Formats: sequence, C-alpha cells, structure tokens
Amino acid sequence: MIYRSPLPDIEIPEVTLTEYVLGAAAGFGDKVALLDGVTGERITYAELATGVSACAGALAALGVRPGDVVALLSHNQPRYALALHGAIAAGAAVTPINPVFTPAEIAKQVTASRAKVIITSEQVAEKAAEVARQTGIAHVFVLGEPAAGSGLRGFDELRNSGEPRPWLDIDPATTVAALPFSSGTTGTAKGVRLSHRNLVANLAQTRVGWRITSDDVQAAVLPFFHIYGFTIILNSGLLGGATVVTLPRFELDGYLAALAEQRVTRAYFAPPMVLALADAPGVENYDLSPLRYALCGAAPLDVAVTERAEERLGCLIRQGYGMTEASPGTHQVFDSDFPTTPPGSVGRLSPNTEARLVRPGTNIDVEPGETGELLVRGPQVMLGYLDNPEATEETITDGWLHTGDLVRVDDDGVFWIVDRLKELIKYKGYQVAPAELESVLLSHPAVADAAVIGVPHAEGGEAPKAFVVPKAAATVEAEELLTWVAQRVAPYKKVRQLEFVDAIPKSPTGKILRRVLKQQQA
Ligand code: AYL
Repeated sequence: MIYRSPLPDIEIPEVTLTEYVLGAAAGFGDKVALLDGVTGERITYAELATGVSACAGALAALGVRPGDVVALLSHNQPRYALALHGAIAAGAAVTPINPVFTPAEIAKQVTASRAKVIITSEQVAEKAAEVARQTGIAHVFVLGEPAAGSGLRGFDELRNSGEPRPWLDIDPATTVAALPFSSGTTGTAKGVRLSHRNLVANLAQTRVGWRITSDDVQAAVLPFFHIYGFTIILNSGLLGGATVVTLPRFELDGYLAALAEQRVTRAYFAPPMVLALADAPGVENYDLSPLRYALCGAAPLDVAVTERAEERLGCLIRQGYGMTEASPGTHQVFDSDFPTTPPGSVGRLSPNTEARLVRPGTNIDVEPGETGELLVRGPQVMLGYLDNPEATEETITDGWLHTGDLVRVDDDGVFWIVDRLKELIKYKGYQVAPAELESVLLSHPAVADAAVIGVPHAEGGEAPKAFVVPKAAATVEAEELLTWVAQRVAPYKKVRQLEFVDAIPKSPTGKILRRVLKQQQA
C-alpha cells in the first residue's frame, strides 16, 4: 500500500538552488534578509543578491568550477548565506561542517568531500588553518577579520576580487549543490549528494504547507550546517522574503530576548530547546505575542513537554520529520492544520511524497494500521552517497529511501514516529554514529572489542553508552577510555557511560547485535 500526500502534486521549478531561493531577492530591496541577533549586523536582500553574485565571480576567478566542493565551517551568522550561495552560484557544491568538530574530524570531511576551498568564521579560523596545512588546501577565507599574521584572507577581500557572475548554465537534476554528511541507517558518516533539484523540490514542497512571507521573522539558532537549519530555516526563510535572525548558539535568555526584540513570528526548535522552554523560569518575562508557528524536529518530542512549552510561549508547537538524505522534509503539519493535528505526530506527507510501511529488513508491506519501517519516495530524495554505491544501494531501492524509523499512520493520514530501528544515536538532535565511536575505542591499546548504543539521557534525549571487552591481561579504567574518546571527537559525540563486558553479542556474520544490548539495558 502506498500512502500519498493529501495535497496535489506540484511542479518542481527547473532552476538552480540559488536562482530559486534568491531569484526574487533583488526585488525585496532594502528589506533585511539576515540579522545577527547578537551583534545587530544586517544584510538586506539587495545586498545579498549583489554579494552572492560578486562572491560567485570571485570564486570562479579563483578556479572554482562546477563539480568542485567548497567547505563551509561556521556557526550561524548573516554572512553564512553569502558564502553558501556565492559558492553554489559559482557551480560548486557546499559541504557544511560543524565548527565544534576537532581538526581531525574536519580534515576527514574536507578530504572525503575533496573540498578545494574552506570558508570559515573568525572563531574557528585557527582550526581551519591547521586543517588546510594538514590537507594541503590552498584557499581559506574568513567571514570577518583574519587575525594579524595568520596568513589567512578575509572573505570581503575575496568578494571584491572578481567580476559579478551571471547565473550558471548547469543541470539542476544532476549537479550536486549540497554535500552534508550523515551516517544514514548504518556505519560512519557519508557524503549525502543533494542535487539542486532535490533541494529546490523540498523548498517548493514544504512551501505549500508553510506559507512563509515577507511579514515573517524567523529565529535561526539551529545550525545551518545541519540540513534542518540549511533548508527549513535559512533557505525557506530567504525564499519567502522573511527576515532570518541568526544566533550562534542556544542560550535560553539570549534566545528569548531575541524572539521578543525582533518580534519573531516563526520559531524552529529541537527537543532540548522545547524542554528548556517548558521548565526554565523567566519565559513569561518576554513579550512573545508575535510568535505564530513553532516547529520542532530532528528527534522525538514528548507531548507533556510540548504542552508545557506551548502554554508558556502562547503558541502551538508542531513537529516536522525527515532526514538529511531527503533534503530533509517528508512530513509536515501544514500551517492550516496546526490546531487540529496532535502534537505527538509528525503530520502528513508533503506534496509529491509517497510512503510505504514495511516489515523491517524486508520489502513486504505491513497490514494497514500496523507499525512498520517507513520508506519514502519523492523528488527530494538524494542522488546517493558520495563514493559509496554499496551504501546507496542498501538505502534506496526502486527510488524508495529506507528511513530506519518505525512508524504508524492513523486513519487521518497522520504519521507517528514510534521508534528508531537504525543504529544512529541522536544527542540533542545531532547525529552520533556508533560505528565511529567503536573505532575510536578499538584504537585504544587495551581494548579488544567494543559496541556503542544510545541510552536515555535527560538533557540530550539519548546519549552514547559503550560496552568494552578489555584485552586479556590489560588493566584499564573506564575513566581512561572515556577521556580517550573525548579527546578525539566533538563534545556532543562523547561516550557518557561505559560498561566492561566479557563479549559483544554478534550475529554469525560478525555484525554487532545492538538490539540485544538495548534489550538488556531496558
Ligand atoms: P537527520 N521525531 C522523531 N524522530 C525524528 C524526528 C521527529 N520529529 N525528526 C527526525 N527524527 C530522527 O538526518 C529520525 O530517526 O535529519 C530520522 O531518521 O539528522 C533522523 O532523525 C534523521 O536525522 C523538518 C524539521 C526534518 C527537522 C528535520 C530534521 C532532519 C534531521 C524536517 O521539517
């Protein structure tokens, strides 16, 4: 049985991502496109349009061509959009990188994606320079002032160095525009090849249900380097002509002050933010009356927490659902359905999106009303993983993307996420791949075998727990192994619990039986 969106199919425009998102930008003129919620720095739509074309021209003059990759390593700030669309308008694909990554983690993504240029922020410029030395990348540009003597160049200098570039003639269906990394249903992080068409489609699809206009002000604290921030917050906002208020990190009082000061109309949450809003004192001190729509996604959200937060915000919170491999949105609660759609659900299928529910690991549909693994199909589904045809084949069959999520559909066509079948752990909505932590643990001389699963965690929703088999005769403390991992991965990926065991449960083919470990925990 194939489930379809209640909304009719729409036409997907045959244009590049930047043409689609910024095609109307110049027309919005002096309207503020992006505003830094901390410093007050702003970029108008007219400035964005000319800045993007200047930046594209400068990157082209530097030798960046269609097929090349530009790495973007920064927290949220207005100039992120200039760098992003400048690179994309030069024909490049952008690989967005989390600035809290260690230099080794950044170097890994830069190398895997074969990036030629790194554009970074002042805060992490030193890390970027170190990565450039390690990987031999010649071009690093800083969004802001490069430190004296650093040898790095400023982005403004780059922007002013070339001729403005007219729109490029590339094929939106086959050219990659974004290359975020995701571990998908198994293994370590892989480059997700999202074409211009995938991203344009997802913006067009979600726009039917979320009517973002130039009257909207969107709060953008969730990171643009993650697909939620990238598509749903930044590009949807610019496409609608809204003002996007950027914040570099979530801190409750600063966030609430920005919502009130900027008269934010649309807020975008991940579950830990909703938890903070539900329980922290002081929310009632801010005038949040302009807030009309709040969206939460990226991980499961508790209904009681939702209701407490709604009461304090004076605004309904409804969920979105999707994954990096789907650009990301597949399900949404349309604006008009906010009051009638239950808060624990993820709403209905977006236009042009189909779904099936199958018995996990098979191609057999479950009976209507039963839960099953969700498969989705639509124009937003990625071209495939970078340099990994095996993983692509395992993940997409006949156009159907395997989500690794256990889901049910009710009689109203509303979808509910019941459980996550895949190994992926979500800490505060961020992806943590068990396979990556296992390989870090196995690199310790005293470790014979290791397995990592997600366990419930108050703040993060879920957090990694490791099971370790020490080498015979080796004596090692849990503390030493926790530190070993913490020194080698970004802070949000840290192993937070560790247990020594005699053996790791495995299948006859040697696959770790994570479900067995999970059941033992429960
Ligand atoms: P990735 N409830 C439960 N789990 C969720 C939800 C949700 N509302 N949304 C995402 N997930 C989990 O690639 C699920 O396991 O993209 C899914 O397979 O980092 C996995 O996260 C994908 O993780 C929006 C708003 C999508 C947000 C998002 C988040 C995309 C996260 C569409 O409208």
